[in-house]
Amino acid sequence: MSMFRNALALAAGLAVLAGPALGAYKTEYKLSVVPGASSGWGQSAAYFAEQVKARTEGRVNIKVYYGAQLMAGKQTSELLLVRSGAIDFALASTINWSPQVRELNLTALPFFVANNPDRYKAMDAIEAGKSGAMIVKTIESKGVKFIGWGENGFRELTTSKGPINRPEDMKGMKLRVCGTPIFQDIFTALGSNPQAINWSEAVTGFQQGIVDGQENPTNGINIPLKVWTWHKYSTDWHYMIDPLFFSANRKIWNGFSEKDKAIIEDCARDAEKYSKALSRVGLDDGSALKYLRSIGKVPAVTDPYAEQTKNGMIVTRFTPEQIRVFYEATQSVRDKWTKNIGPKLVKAAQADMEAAK
Ligand code: X2X
Repeated sequence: MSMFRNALALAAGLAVLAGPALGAYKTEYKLSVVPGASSGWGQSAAYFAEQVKARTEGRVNIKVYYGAQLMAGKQTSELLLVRSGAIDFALASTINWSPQVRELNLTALPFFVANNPDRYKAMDAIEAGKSGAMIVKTIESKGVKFIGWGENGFRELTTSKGPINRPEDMKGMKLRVCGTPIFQDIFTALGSNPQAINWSEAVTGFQQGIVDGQENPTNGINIPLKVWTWHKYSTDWHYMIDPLFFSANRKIWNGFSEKDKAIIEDCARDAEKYSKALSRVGLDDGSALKYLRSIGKVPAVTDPYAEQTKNGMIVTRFTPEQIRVFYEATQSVRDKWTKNIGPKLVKAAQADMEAAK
């Protein structure tokens, strides 16, 4: 018994000695991303990790885990794992967290952002505006720390059949989507046949031809994936955008010194610029390429249309009139999902985009 008491006393003493260790740093922090290292998303995560390591002089050592490996492929479990502490950091997609955070469906409302004169300006206006602040607050209310934005990009449709010019052209097409409910509604409304498949299994699905197509951003995913291996057509309809964001487990975040928190937030601001530039290069007014040049990180592909065409793809670039037709064809989806997301947030986003015109 006394040995037991001694052991207790010893443990208590050690605990007192170890007091400051409450905020002791791990030797490695795990950061989760869903696609592979060559994706824009993967490169953005690597850039962030490098910057954090260098600027904290090695105190915060983040290792990036690609390919949804920390979630055994199940991309929609990421939030739960960041919340529980099984994952320390994530560069997450709004799409993968939206099953648990309904507000994150905002930028997945079909043609909601694309139906603006400058779609990138509209996206930036949401993030910088009142609606962006509302989204950040909601993410943080789920018990995780929001650190900063990134970007996967506007999602374009690639198919083995085509070209697609009108909603009728999609009739009956089997299209891979991720397991997030709004996608079922959008693709059903357009007359196609959506198939929910995790990204970790999607590429095998393309190889085996079990679907006729998929949708993902051109620079971020489709080009690094060499999507032309299976899909000859790209329909550039910009129907929704996939913003990414850096987040951390709340306890892990609270364990960092104020100085390191500020450094990590600074690194996220730079990673946002890099991530957006990778997503937008060759698709915007030239600002993305200028930025990439200024930091000495120009990627191999700076003209995505030329790259796709060189590889035998036929790219249909939608006119504003075509976008309008698809916008109207998906009105019922926006109506239903505006209710789910919350009309107040949707209105705030509309006002933010309007003010930026
Ligand atoms: O699953 C996808 O399509 C991907 C990789 O873009 C996401 O994680 C949303």
